Amino acid sequence: MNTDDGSSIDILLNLWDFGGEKKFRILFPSYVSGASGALMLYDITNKDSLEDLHNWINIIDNVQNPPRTKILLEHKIDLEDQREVSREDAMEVFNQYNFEGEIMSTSAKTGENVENAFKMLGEQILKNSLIKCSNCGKHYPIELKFCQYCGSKRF
Ligand SMILES: Nc1nc2c(ncn2[C@@H]2O[C@H](COP(=O)(O)OP(=O)(O)OP(=O)(O)O)[C@@H](O)[C@H]2O)c(=O)[nH]1
Ligand SMILES: [Mg+2]
Repeated sequence: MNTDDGSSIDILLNLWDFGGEKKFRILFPSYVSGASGALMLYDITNKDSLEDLHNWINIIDNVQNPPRTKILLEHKIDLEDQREVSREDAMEVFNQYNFEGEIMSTSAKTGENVENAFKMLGEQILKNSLIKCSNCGKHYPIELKFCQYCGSKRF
């Protein structure tokens, strides 16, 4: 990832994929609490999947230590001919909640933008959840009062 000051750092993303099945939903808040980011997507061929996002976002935004970064993807873009969800409808959801960046169009089938989506997630997490230590220059979680690498106090 490129940082604001032009240097480059590695970010290791620890990804937890959550199953959308109803029977698992009780577990969702404990999965999402403390996470740095949430990668959320809807299926462009399924209008309900966009509507469902309201519920998911409400849970995410109301847990303790909610993710500081939310990314929205329009998924299954290889099925453009079966599109049910307009870009405008998605923009409404995007604007209603504080999503970062842009709505990226992805396909697991063709691989389109899959890497870019994770890159955007990493870049936004870097921006929103990590700060650069003024002493050692390393990046550490914004919640900490002291750098986890050199112990220097945050100013
Ligand atoms: N054409 C197409 N099909 C896709 C794409 N991504 C997923 N699918 C298909 O959509 C179906 C659902 O995909 P899953 O990955 O199981 O969806 P999910 O949201 O993770 O489902 P849960 O884990 O049960 O919540 C499967 O049949 C996939 O093959 C895509 O980009 N294009
Ligand atoms: Mg799944």
